[in-house]
Amino acid sequence: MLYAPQAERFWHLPLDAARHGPALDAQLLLNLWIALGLIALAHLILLGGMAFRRRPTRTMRIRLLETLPLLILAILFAALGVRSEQMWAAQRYTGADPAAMQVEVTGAQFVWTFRYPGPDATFGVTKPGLIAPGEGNPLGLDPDDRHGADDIVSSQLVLPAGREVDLTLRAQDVIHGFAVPEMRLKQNAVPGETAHLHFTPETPGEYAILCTQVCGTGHYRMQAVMRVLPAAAFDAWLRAREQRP
Ligand SMILES: [Cu+2]
Repeated sequence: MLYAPQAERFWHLPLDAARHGPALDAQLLLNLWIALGLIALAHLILLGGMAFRRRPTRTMRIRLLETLPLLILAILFAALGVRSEQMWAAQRYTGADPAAMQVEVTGAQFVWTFRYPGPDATFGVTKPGLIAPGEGNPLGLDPDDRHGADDIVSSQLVLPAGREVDLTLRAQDVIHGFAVPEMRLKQNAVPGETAHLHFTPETPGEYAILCTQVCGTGHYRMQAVMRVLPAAAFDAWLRAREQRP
């Protein structure tokens, strides 16, 4: 069996903590098994050819013997490639459920900052000129925009288990790579662009958020924590943050 239900870690892969993870792992292992089979087969053919060498005669049969496996291989690789692209695009381009929780993720040298829209469900306007981490405004929230007044800015990405989350990725300075191995997520955050990534965290716990682009001298310490909480604990966390002045 290629894939077993993942109560435990499987094949040295990190824990699967997101809903889409097991299908991705199964696809990865299917690729590896096929590659292993093909390597073994290629070596057998090579050894066979060395053992039974004959004068080359290119008959129709031999031509077919050469072409047919190549054709089968091409179709196999194309099918695997298309399936993998589909699985990646499902997290990236299909669009999240309208009821998904919105969180903005901003990468800057060398911190991740997370923002929730607050009770009005609308993110406030940010302006690059207002960015002042030393003054408690790392995202450049515009104080004149009423939507921004209730926005919650956090250094941790706290999420409820079992609910779909729609992340909006941004970068302030250079390209950063948002990656959470246990959630099977990896997406670049590019200055001047927004990238969406949606997924459903399933298993409560703490997971490391890494930066996978060498973004400067402090790249090695660009880490944050994703905390996945049971729904009730998450609601309590959110309420406490909303009540903060
Ligand atoms: Cu970075």
